[in-house]
Amino acid sequence: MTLRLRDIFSTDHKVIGLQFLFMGLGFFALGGLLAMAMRWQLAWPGATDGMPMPLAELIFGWPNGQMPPDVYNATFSLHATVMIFLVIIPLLVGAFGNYLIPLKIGAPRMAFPVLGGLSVWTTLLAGAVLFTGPFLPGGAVETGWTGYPPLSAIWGAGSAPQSGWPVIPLVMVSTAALFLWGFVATNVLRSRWAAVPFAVIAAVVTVLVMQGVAFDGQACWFVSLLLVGIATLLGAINYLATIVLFRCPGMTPSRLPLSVWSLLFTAVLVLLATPVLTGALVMNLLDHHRLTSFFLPGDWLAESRVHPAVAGGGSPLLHQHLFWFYSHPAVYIMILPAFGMVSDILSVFARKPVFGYRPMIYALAAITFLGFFVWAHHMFQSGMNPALGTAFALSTMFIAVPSGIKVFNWLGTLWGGNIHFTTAMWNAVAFVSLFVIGGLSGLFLASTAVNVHLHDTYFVVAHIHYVLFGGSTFGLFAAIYYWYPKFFGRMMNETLGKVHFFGSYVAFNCVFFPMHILGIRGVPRRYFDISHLESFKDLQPLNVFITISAFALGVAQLPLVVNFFGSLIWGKAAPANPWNATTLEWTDAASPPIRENFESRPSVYHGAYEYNNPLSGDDDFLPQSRPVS
Ligand code: HEM
Ligand SMILES: [Cu+2]
Repeated sequence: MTLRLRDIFSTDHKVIGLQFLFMGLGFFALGGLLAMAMRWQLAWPGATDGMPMPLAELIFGWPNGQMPPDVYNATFSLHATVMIFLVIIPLLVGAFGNYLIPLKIGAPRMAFPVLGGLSVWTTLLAGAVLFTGPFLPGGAVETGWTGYPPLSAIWGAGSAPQSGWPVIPLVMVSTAALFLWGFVATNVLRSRWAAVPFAVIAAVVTVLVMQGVAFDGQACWFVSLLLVGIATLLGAINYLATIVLFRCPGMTPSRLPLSVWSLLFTAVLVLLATPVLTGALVMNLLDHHRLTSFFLPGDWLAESRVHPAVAGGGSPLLHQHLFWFYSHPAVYIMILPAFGMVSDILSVFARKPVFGYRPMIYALAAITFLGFFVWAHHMFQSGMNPALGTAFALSTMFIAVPSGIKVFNWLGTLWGGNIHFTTAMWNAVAFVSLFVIGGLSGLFLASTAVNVHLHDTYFVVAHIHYVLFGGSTFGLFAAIYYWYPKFFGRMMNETLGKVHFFGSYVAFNCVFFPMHILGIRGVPRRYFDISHLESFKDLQPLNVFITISAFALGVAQLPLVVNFFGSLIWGKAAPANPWNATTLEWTDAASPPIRENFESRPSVYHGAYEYNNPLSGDDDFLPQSRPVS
């Protein structure tokens, strides 16, 4: 088998989906290692009374193997940025959105095939730029995934514009830029001979521009997020156009699988929210370059650290409003696709129609709409008007209603079902259980009075991990186990799958449940060492327990790695429809599907969840594409 450039720079939505999948899983491993480094520091801070991090002194030159505070800041900032922007969004939206939409709606391709490739290669470039930061003199970004100014506007020690990049980031970014422009050259330029010089020149220009703009870790972070924003926008336009225009005959809106509905609403969220983030990032980047002062107040204590000529007159609070106007909808961008895919999976393995199909769609719509009116629940402690706080507390509690409807309907789907506990199903059920815990802790946080105590503590860390790891990530696991046979034409190993699932489920709860306790005790998030504080001393054993569990959680991912790659070689050949599912990707496409997906254009006669329908004869499922006379 020879791999040609045309295969790498493919515009086939399936190839693009898998490129997103491999990229996202790679970043998942990287983000996980960062988390473990953080946890080591929290369990065994001060190396004299604790355990030095193995090899840290040798590799990084940290005295006594102890992580310096600024490195800790960079580690949690990179961890969260990677997990949110380079793992969950690219995997849920990029990988599964690209792969599944055409197959599920009976289309041979996406509406704009080139946009899909552009978004995957732009995401890779974003990753390369983000990881340029740690190699620059000022060090990596240290302002968390929220990048609040004024902190994000000032320069770290050693930062200075136009200082150029060392070799490693130069290689990383130019390689990624070559991929991006190589894709453009292959698919947009008509002329063959011009392709290579075009790609090379464009990549060089890209690197030069990036060097000028991204002169330190913080600036790299801005540029990286801008690129991710562009990539997700390109994807969203593509999904919307495809779902609206490319459905096969008979695929009416009321027959669309919930996974497709959820991606549609996700695309709406992306389209309406991301431009606001882009605006905020550009303003913040200009402030960081000392060209403007959008977010820098005049009476600010650290004024001496910014250029006196530009500082003043800006509002840090404005940034918080803009940031959360994007980032609250963004948390739904990170969960809605999982909502949809889990709905599909629960129905297949309970051999029952989804309970309340239409209410499920209305709930998605309500979450999408209300999601734009709750952003200031992140700002209760920011000094904004308390009356505003009450309004946002109410809207936040409202949004729990459609979320509750979804949970109720998932349980209704399982109720009385003939449940098949495959690995995919275990992960889907885990998703529901963990999402409930995350939603409930959200309600505590949404109460303005309780929030005074809990804001910026480990309780928030527990909340976000129950929704994003327990929710999005277990949803992602479910989706991987479920669609793997379609992707690669091989079955995964169920035993290894269950080892991975149970190991992850137990370890996950051991890591994140105790964080509720830390939070209620008042332990602040983003501190590199709390062990020396008198009031928290008794909590140190809990921190050690969490860290050991976190390493167990990391180890628990190894069966997934072995299963994922091993099954490519040793997995049993997958039939077209191993799960007896009703939707088109299983009933009308081979495993893996052919280039244009279907031998002939499918027609659809039924909804997506006809399990145990009397019309299906001997089978217990009625494919969407099977006419019934
Ligand atoms: C019932 C639904 C939910 C409610 C009522 C809720 C409420 C809240 C509140 C009030 C906060 C702010 C806490 C603080 O900083 O003081 C918060 C933080 C957060 N929530 Fe939720 N939430 C819900 C669901 C979700 C979901 C589904 C996700 C993601 C998939 C999510 C992700 C986050 C994240 C990432 C943060 C922390 C942001 C930061 O870093 O400061 N939440 N939530
Ligand atoms: Cu929020």
